Amino acid sequence: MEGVLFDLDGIITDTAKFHFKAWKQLAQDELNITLPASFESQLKGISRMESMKLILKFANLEDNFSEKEVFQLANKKNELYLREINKLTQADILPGIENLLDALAANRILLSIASASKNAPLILEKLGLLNRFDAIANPENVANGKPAPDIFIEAAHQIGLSPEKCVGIEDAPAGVIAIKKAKAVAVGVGDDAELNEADVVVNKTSNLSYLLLVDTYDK
Ligand code: B16
Ligand code: MG
Repeated sequence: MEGVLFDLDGIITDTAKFHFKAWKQLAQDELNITLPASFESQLKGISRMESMKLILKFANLEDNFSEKEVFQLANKKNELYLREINKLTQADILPGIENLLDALAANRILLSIASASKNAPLILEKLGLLNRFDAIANPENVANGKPAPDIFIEAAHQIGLSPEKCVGIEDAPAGVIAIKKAKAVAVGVGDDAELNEADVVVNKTSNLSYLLLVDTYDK
């Protein structure tokens, strides 16, 4: 193992609740619908525009808006989301993550972010983690979102490695599939059954460790 490719939302910090709060408010204000709670997990790892389209489809409104209008709606959601993100501090880093980053750095493992979020640099800055990563893959530079492998391939290339030399860490089923398609080793965080394509699954971030990653890679 020479590199680790980190998903951001759900692995480094829990922004899913802020995404959902913003989507819920947008759906209420602009579409006059109430989003069911199931959307919170359904939108994990899915890009902003794809999420917007899924919500319009749910509301049976997909033919009512032009591409430009869909983009404007998604922008409104992002403004609502940014209000929450701006309140993030170091205290919002998920348990065990700082220790894991320390152990990986001590073992000279290269670290890269493979997030669908265009807000990844801002979130890492708010958490005080920006300088702990060797690269952040830009989701605007990849053609296809998760479950396509593109963002993990890009994240590996950004640290000069092929994905085969890396372990990817994800909380979303679409993300685990993306890691496997990229031919990296997949560590899932969450529900065993939901993330069954991963090489190993732990139920919470505090159970992640350097040894677990190395052992899983070497298996
Ligand atoms: P943004 P990840 C994903 O992040 C989120 O899980 C997903 O809910 C969100 O829509 C997506 O980022 C795009 O985020 O609107 O900030 O660009 O899990 O891939 O780190
Ligand atoms: Mg995630």
